[in-house]
Amino acid sequence: MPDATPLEALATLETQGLAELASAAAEEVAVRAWNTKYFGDKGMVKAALAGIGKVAKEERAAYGQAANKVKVALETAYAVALEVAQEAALQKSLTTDSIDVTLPGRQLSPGKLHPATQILHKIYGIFADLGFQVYRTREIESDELNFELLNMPEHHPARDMWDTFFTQTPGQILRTHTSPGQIHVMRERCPEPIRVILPGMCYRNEAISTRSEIQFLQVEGLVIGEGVTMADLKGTLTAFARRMFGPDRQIRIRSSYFPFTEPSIEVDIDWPKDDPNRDRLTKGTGWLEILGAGMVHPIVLRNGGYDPDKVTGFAFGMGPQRMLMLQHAIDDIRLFWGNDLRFLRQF
Ligand code: FA5
Repeated sequence: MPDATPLEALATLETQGLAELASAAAEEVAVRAWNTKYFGDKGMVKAALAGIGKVAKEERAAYGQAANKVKVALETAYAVALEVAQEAALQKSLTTDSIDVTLPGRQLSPGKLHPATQILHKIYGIFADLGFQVYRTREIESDELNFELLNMPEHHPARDMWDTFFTQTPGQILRTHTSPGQIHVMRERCPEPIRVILPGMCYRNEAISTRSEIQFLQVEGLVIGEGVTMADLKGTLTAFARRMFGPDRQIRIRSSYFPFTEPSIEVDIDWPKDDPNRDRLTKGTGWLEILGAGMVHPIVLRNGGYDPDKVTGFAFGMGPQRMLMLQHAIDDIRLFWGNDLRFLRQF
C-alpha cells in the first residue's frame, strides 16, 4: 500500500483523535490526558501544523487550511468532552458522596479598623467636642502652598527641616506636612472665623527608622478669629491632652521655631510617675514631645486673605502615630504599615 498523502494523514489524525476522545468516555482525567497527547507541546496537532514545511510547495495552501480545520474540529470536540466529563463528575459526587453536616463551620475573622484610623477617630471625637470641623486637603501639593505661602521662600534654610519628594511635574510635590491645608481653608473661608482640624498623610524623604517613616499621618489644627490668643492655644491643647492621655496630665510649653508661626512652641506631656516605662519613653526627663504649634504668622494670615490687624489665630501639628506608640509602648513605627496581622490584631 502506498504511503498516505499529507492530506490523507490529516484526515486520519482527525478521525483517530475523535475516536480516542470518545473512548476517553466521561472521565475528566482521561479527557485531559487526551488533550496533552494532541495539544501538548509535543502533541500530534502541533506536529501536524509544523509538518507544513515538508509538504510540496503547490499543496501547502490546501494543507494549511485542512490542518487548521482539523485543529478547530478537535479543539471544539475537546471543549464539549471536558464539559460533559465535569458535569458527570459533579452529578456523581452529588448522588454518591455524603455531606457531613456535623462539621463545625469555618470561623469568620471580622475585620477591624487599622490602629492609625482608630486613633484618628479618637482625635476627631475630642476636637469635635471642642467645636472643630474636619477639613481635608490634597496630598500632592504645590511648592507654593507647602513652603512659599507658609513664609518659606525658595532657598529659605528652614526648608531643610522637611526633606521633600518631588514629582515629575515642576512645582508639584508630595506634601511634607499638613500645614499647606491652612492656606486652602483660609482662602475658602475668609473672612469667616475658622476652627478646623486637617488630618492626613504626609511624605518625607527621610531615612526610615524606628521613629520615622517616609509616609506618616499628621493632624493639623487651625483657629482664626478676633482676639484669639496664646491662652486659647494652651487651653485647647491642655483639654486635648487630658482627654487623650488622662485627666491628671500636665502639658509643658517650650519655645521653638517654625517659619509659619510666631511665637512658635513645642508641647510636651508629663508621663505618669508610676509607669515603669517612664524613663525609657521620656529619655529620663519625665516629659515627652507630642506636637509643634504657635500663633499664625501675620504673613501667613495675609497670604490666606485675612487682615492680621483685625484677626489672630493659632495652629498646631501633631503626629498621631507617635502618640499611639507612646500609649501602647510600640517601639517601632514601621509596624504601622507593615501589614503584619499579629501586630494589627492587638488593637
Ligand atoms: C511640622 O510638620 C509642622 N508643620 C507642625 C506645625 C503645624 C507647627 C502648625 C506649627 C503650627 P514637625 O516636623 O515637627 O512639624 O512634625 C510634626 C509631627 O509630625 C512630629 O511631632 C511627629 O509626631 C510627626 N512626624 C514628623 N516626621 C515624622 C516621620 N518621619 N514619621 C512619623 N511621624 C513624623
